[in-house]
Amino acid sequence: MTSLRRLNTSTLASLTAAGLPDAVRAPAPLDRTAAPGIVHLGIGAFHRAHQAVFTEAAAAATGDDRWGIVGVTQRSAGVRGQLAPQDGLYGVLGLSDGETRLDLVGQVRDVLFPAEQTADVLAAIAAPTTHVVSLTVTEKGYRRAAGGGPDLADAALAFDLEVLSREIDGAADAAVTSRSAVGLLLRGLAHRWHGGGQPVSVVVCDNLMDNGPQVEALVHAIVDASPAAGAASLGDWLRASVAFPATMVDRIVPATTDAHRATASALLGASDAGLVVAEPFMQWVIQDRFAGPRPAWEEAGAQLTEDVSAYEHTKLRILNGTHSALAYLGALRGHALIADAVADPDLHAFARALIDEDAIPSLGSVEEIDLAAYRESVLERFANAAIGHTTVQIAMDGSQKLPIRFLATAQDRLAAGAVPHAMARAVAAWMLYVRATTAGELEVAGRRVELDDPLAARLGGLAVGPMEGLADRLVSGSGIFPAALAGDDRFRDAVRSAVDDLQGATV
Ligand code: CS2
Repeated sequence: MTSLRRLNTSTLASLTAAGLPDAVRAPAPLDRTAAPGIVHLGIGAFHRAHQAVFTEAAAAATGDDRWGIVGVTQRSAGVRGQLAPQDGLYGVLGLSDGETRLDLVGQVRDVLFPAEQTADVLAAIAAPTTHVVSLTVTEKGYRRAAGGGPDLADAALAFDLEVLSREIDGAADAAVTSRSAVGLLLRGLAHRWHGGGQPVSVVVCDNLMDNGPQVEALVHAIVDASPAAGAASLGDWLRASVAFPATMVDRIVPATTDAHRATASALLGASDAGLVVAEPFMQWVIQDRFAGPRPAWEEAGAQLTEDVSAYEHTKLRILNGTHSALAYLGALRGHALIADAVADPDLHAFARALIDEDAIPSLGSVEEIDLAAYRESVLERFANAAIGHTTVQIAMDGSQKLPIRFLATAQDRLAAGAVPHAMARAVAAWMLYVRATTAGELEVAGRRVELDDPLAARLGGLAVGPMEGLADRLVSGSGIFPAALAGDDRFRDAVRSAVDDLQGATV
């Protein structure tokens, strides 16, 4: 148990008075008593290392203290337990091979755990002083079917649709907890609609293609599926008063370890249960389409633009696609870190081939970005061993990530008449990863790896059995391959031969 004092407003004041090390940046001396203007669903490490940092820097630059954050957790009260005793304060430990920084963030005003505080979450989303509702709930938080619409067969979403319908008709019990992030979002919006319907902007910060408009369409499809008498009116209000700007978010944020906490405590002179870790690089490109006020994020370096798509597609296909490919290939080779995988000559060469032969050609002409320079910056970022980003962390939720990171690229290459051999190899690596983890045969850094995926049962059932036919069983039965791809013999042949090649090699 550490003997250090815990970070909070009082200890920060005394540490600041005693003089903080140059590597530590205290939060801006703002009033921080104004009503919070942001509700964020999914206050995990990525939000705390990305949007909250931009919001802190914007507040520091402008002195505008309307943009406190009410964070909403998902599955556990863990983050509430970390931040509440710290008056919402936490640090972001920035690590690269040459530099260590600790930036303290003071924007979080409250953290709510829906399973115990649904009424408070709904009130926060409905509050007139709330102008932004943002989300980082990961790809699976949206409960989408393969085609992108709502998966109404999903038990959590089906439950939430019933709760939403009662909310729309003013008969919901606030003690009943929504079971999906998108269900909680919609319920909060319905609550806001009932409470006067002030305009609000929903800022999706997840790695989805065309994320804002995609979630807007998802939200409307769910409302349209509601039998509630007021559903059509809610839909009209959403169209008139709620903006869903697209965004591209980028910062590599590994899981926090005890070693990270020790480094931060030694720097700060206090313990920080809410510490998050990140690379120095961060980027946020936001479609300038808001229904009301927003923080001056551009004062913190965010880019506001009419069209985010080039930035989104480039990032999701080059960075995230290569990230996932290196995660599966690296884990199959026993590499614990992405930095180890990208240092592996065979995998480094493969990463370049994936980017140059499939990802970049699939993007078409991109005026805004120097794609060769982007490739080099991504590979350099991946080589940052100091953050300790593990292959297994990135390998999780493959069923939700593959359609965006591999399959869309493969489809575009096939449509252009090319066979995406590199992407097919990445898909094959995922298949072998599913098979090895399901069978309990994969060890990385001395630890057996389990398949961490919302579809683990289905995928595992398809992956075990004879190696012969593995590719066809997963392409046909997983539900994640679009019909156009599943029906394309060029793709299937490429994946089959990649599986044969990989299972023979150690790659
Ligand atoms: C990673 C992303 O875990 C993963 O799937 O590929 O979290 C990645 O680190 C971020 O998108 C980088 O911006």
